Amino acid sequence: MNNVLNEPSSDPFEVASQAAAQLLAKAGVDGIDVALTLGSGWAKAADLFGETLATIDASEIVGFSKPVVEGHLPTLRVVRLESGKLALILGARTHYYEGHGVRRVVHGVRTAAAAGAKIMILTNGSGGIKEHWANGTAVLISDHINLTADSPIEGANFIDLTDLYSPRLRSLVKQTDASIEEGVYVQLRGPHYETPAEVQMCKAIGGHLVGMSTALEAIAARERGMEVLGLSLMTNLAAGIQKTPLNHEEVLAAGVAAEPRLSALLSKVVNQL
Ligand code: 8IG
Repeated sequence: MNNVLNEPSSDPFEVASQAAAQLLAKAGVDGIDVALTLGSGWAKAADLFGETLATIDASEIVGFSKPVVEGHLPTLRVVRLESGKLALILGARTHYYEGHGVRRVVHGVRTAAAAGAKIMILTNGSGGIKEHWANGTAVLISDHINLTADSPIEGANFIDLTDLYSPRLRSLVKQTDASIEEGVYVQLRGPHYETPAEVQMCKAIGGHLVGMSTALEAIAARERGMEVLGLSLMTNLAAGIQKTPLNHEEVLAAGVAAEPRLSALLSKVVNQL
């Protein structure tokens, strides 16, 4: 919890504006148009988007300090898309299960909004509940169910979440890949995977994918008025749907195998924004 965001007097939006000012100064740009968080299986996409203008060590920016995953140096990257628009790539997702608080989880999204981004693209890796989906299937997130029992919204601010995952951006993705699957993403706290009974519960309440990110970030993006696009890579069938135990190495391998295909899709989408 030793982060400025969690000090009692801290205003998370003030910290996000400071972070945005630091980031824009370091990158030498006036503002950005779109931001992306690239989750498991999606990271290579950034190399196809356009020209990288700046790669900034996230620990130099307020609120992002002190990375938690060892051997992994999170960066914030500013890219000029082929379309001419500027994209911020947040390579520093903090997961809710890390226990640093929800402010830290959504700080990247709030920083992107403060830097001018009007579109937030959230990508992730997930477990699938539809048994006919194959590992490596890309799924457009149509809606979410937030089972973290937490919210990034503080105080009595009753944010509308109808059409949280932008119909306009979803149809843009479908124009790019007419065969893409669509589904409801269920965010659980993790970091353990679900029990088979929990997966059946997620299915019964209307879920198609289970994962440990995205929903809280999407809510924070909507609070700032951003248009949200969510894309998930189903790397494995969820526990009990898949008959064998879940194995983190297999999950990572499915991500690596799907990477070229996902990168091409995402790159086409961002350049049409
Ligand atoms: I990748 O099966 C990936 N992330 N909760 N369950 C949850 N998160 C995941 C899973 C999964 N696969």
